Amino acid sequence: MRTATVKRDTLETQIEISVNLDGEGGAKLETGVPFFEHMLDQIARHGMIDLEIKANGDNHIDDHHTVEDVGITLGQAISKAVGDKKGITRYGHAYVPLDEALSRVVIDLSGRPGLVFNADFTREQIGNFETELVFEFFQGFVNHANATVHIDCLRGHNSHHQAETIFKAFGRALRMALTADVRMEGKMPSTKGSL
Ligand SMILES: [Mn+2]
Repeated sequence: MRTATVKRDTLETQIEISVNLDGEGGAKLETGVPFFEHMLDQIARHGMIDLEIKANGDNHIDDHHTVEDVGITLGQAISKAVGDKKGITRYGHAYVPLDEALSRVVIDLSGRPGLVFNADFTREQIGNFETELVFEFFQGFVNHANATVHIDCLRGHNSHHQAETIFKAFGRALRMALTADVRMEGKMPSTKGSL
């Protein structure tokens, strides 16, 4: 089983994340940021990852540190759980629609951090969740998962739908990248020999 637990404590946030990459898509989430939990739930379900997140953050200031640091810690946990990457698909991609909204996410578990993010949210806030934090989450994730992620929200006018298609597509793309490629068994999915 590809599992990992990571604890990350700073003066701004205290976070503990456990992942099982070969899970059933269940999530136990305590972040104090309800809309963010709705999004993290999509990663678990569509990524078929069991995900447990406990985050205590300085939400009395705003949700910025909590969202960014959950991205960082989730990146660390997935990087730890995936191990040496032998036999995995490595690349993953998905298009996900939700009514009028459509997003595409393409992932390479490359060993190098990189984020290309194109999403023009139609509102600055979804409830009291600031849409600019979606970028902060994925920036934190790629930096610590050492992954290349291209995110494009291609269309949509409801910002809840826009965000949800991004997180669902991310979960689906991540699942594909993490899935074993039977013909690649025991082999590195790179001519470089390591990732
Ligand atoms: Mn929703």
